[in-house]
Amino acid sequence: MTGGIPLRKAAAAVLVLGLSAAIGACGPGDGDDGGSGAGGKGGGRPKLSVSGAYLPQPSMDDMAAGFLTVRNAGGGADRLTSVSTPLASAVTLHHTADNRMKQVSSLAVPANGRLELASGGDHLMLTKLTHRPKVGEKVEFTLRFAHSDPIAIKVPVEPTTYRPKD
Ligand SMILES: [Cu+2]
Repeated sequence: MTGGIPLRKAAAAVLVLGLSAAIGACGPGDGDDGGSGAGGKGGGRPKLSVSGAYLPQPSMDDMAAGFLTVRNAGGGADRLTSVSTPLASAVTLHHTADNRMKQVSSLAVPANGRLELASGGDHLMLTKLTHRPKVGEKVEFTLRFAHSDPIAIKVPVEPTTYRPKD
């Protein structure tokens, strides 16, 4: 140590700060598990299907969000526990409550119900993108659940301002 200013360290700190500012309220949360334990208390198994998936073309190079609906036609509850995609080296599950997002370890898929990931609500957060996806591209997602088998889907990239009509 010669007392010089550690420039490289300072630059790294600025980068880190910039990134967390970009993510906004999306800090790593305490991993609140919205699920209520193993599904199927009333008997029955989860029966899942995925629809309405899309990925708005990201306005930044390093981050994107993903939205979809998981329907459960079965009498047992399940939980979405992780998602992976070749597009990003990290995908986290974000729960939105009181206008704040926080990372959670899983998202509940209620029996005879649905988990809805939508703009302004719960969503998938993709970070460390391998490239910036463009409208028209399809991105492969693999969804993993606490009880059901993994589901692989192709997710279309839509314009940044796209909203599904519903
Ligand atoms: Cu988020």
